[in-house]
Amino acid sequence: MDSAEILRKRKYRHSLVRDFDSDRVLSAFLLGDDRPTLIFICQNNSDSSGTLPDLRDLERIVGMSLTVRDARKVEDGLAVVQQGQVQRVVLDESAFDREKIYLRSPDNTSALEISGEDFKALLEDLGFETESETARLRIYDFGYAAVRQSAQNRVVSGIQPSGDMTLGNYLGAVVNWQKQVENYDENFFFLADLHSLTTLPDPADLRDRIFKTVATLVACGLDLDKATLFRQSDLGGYHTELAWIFSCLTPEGRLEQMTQFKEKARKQEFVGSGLKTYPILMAADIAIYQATLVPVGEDQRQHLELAREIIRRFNGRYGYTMPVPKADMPQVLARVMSLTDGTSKMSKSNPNRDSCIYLLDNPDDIKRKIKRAKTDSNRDLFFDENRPEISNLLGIYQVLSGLAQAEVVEQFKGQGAAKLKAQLTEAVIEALRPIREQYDRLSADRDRVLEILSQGKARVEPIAQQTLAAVKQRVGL
Ligand code: AQP
Repeated sequence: MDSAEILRKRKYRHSLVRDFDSDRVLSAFLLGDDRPTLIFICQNNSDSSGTLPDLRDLERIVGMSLTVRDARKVEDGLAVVQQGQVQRVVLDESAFDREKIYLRSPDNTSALEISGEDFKALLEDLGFETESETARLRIYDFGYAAVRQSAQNRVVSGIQPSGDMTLGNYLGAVVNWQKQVENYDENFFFLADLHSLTTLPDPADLRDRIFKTVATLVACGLDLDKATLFRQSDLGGYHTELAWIFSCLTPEGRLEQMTQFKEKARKQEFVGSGLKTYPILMAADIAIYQATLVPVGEDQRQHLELAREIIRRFNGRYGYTMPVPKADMPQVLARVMSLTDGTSKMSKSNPNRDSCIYLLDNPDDIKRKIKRAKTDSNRDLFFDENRPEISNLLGIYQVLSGLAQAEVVEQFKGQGAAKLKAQLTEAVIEALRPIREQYDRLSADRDRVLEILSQGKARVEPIAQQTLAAVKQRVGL
């Protein structure tokens, strides 16, 4: 792919020019590659062209400057802070006000002309992270942007094999995963088996659950042509090494603040330090694959915020190395609550099996659990935070039926909880039927499940390898 193709594909207006003053215009090289790389040329940096071949080679990109020493000397909208190779570029926002910016061909004989406005959009589109240190200065770290395999969104999310998957996991996470698979090219989902050790499960149980969780995920209908499924411990070295590096950047006090830690620690007899450092491993799970988007349920919001903080801190200290990912939460019902207590979330590790609907529950179980679900005596049904149980059942019905909130309220006006429960039972049975049927087929084919995991590992390992190599180089290892 050459520069013109990159611009064409991304729908930026441009034209080819042969006559331009390469010494006077603000210009850059856009390297044609499957990893678009943009390199600025600055007037007083006439050697940059000589470094181009080297910039394609990650191993040779070294020595990031931590501070922008020349920020005050930004001339003509552009300065390159150089240490070894061309690395950090400081761009005054005024550069984008220019009518034209030129992307030169490496031999300097022609250029692609693009507007300043489109150019700004292109930088973001290509995934070059920006930081604003002052209102006017933008900083681009181009060297490491080159390690990104793709300028597309990369979706990464995980699930622990800590119990049978629940309707909460399904509506809070998996349904969103399926949506992302339709929208994005790169979707990595993993089985967070290292995380599940925080509750010290019985080894034989854990082995069983790992298999069962993968088979359930596939049975949910994840399109494996578009999604990659793998197991965290198959790439454990990358995840844990990065987690260690991240842990050195994470203030201890932040971990203490995590609600999930406090809740789980209260319930566990033995609290290992892994339970506390869990969010650091989660940050590494995400960053090691250069994720840009993380679909999770509401219960993971706080952890994801911490992951973003850690990644930001790493990038800030050592130079841009990985994107700061965004959370993607369901718009409706981001937190499915327990059937027996509307104030705590439906959780697969809850020993009270009546508190959850499991994805593999049979119709009789579903009927019984919903019938017994806690409600109140008010026959008027409406969403109300003071009525968490009713709101939860209405919410589940809303998501499964695809109706708007007002339509659901209208449907059950004055009908009482029994009517809602009957309709909800039907909706849940219907939603879960195909999953259960597909699971039964898959569970007989153990080899297929193992094959899915080994293909997943092969797909993601080069990315983990590359990120870890970059991280180690950055921190001085
Ligand atoms: N009740 C829930 N409502 C909405 N989303 C939920 N998720 C979990 N429970 C709910 C989402 O499911 C994904 C996978 O979760 P996890 O396995 O990583 O761990 P978790 O969040 O701690 O889920 P559980 O089921 O409660 O597991 P245990 O009992 O082991 O702690 C996540 O995206 C989560 O948001």
